[in-house]
Amino acid sequence: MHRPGRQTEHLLSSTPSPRSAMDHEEEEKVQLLGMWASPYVFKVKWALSIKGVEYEYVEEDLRNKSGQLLEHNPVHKKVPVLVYNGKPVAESDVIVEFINDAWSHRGGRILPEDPHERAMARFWARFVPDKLSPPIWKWFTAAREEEREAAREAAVEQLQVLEEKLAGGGKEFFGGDSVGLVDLSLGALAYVVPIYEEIIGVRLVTEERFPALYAWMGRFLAAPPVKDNLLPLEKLKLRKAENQYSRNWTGQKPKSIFVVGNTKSEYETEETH
Ligand SMILES: N[C@@H](CCC(=O)N[C@@H](CS)C(=O)NCC(=O)O)C(=O)O
Repeated sequence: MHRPGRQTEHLLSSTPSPRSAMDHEEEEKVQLLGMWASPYVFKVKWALSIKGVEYEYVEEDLRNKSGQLLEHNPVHKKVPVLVYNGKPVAESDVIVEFINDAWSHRGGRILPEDPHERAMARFWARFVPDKLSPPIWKWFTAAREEEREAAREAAVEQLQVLEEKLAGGGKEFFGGDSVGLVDLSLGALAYVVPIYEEIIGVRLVTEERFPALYAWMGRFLAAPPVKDNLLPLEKLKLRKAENQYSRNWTGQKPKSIFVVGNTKSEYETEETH
């Protein structure tokens, strides 16, 4: 329960949290500042669902950011931000780890306990924004055919790395028998790649070419924490189609390619119409 008069802590505050989330579960107030189509926000929603955490969702207008967002995430000014009893946590990967640790006593495990396995999960979670998302986004947004084909080949090379990793693990998910950190990181791509394929009219992840990944996509989207928290597909398709060459979520035109997994904030200053 939210305590009236409680001071909202600033993200840059160095005051350590006196107690962990689980110590006063009966008092907790959890808010998620998000934007309906953000893959980063969905990652956090899925993590909260794995832990069975109840929260209040606050939709942000990224063209007109709220005072709450600017106060809670003054460094990046981006969603998602999780606000736990007034204390903000920003950056989706950091939030997911916070959720895993703060509610460690309940729900599924998002990160393994073993230190080496934990490090490996973090490594492969980074693979998505660092290696895989850039060529996939380039494939979707390329203006020229040769560029698109080069991006497709680059994406296929990285998808092959994941295919071998998944097939070699012999488990249903990257996280083992249930959805874990790597699955969450890759999850939004599982949802948007088929939309990109439909808009471009070319398949990227087929059952024949990537059997393990293809089967994983189906399992991921049907997994309980995910299936009840999916993006509105038709609305997203429209948004992606109109977005393909032009705008990002802030309504600004990208100066250079903007990367799905790890946004490079290089936007032109003037609004596009
Ligand atoms: N690295 C951040 C990326 C978050 C991000 O790029 N969020 C976008 C929405 S998808 C945003 O808030 N953009 C607003 C802006 O760029 O000003 C994370 O993982 O949380």
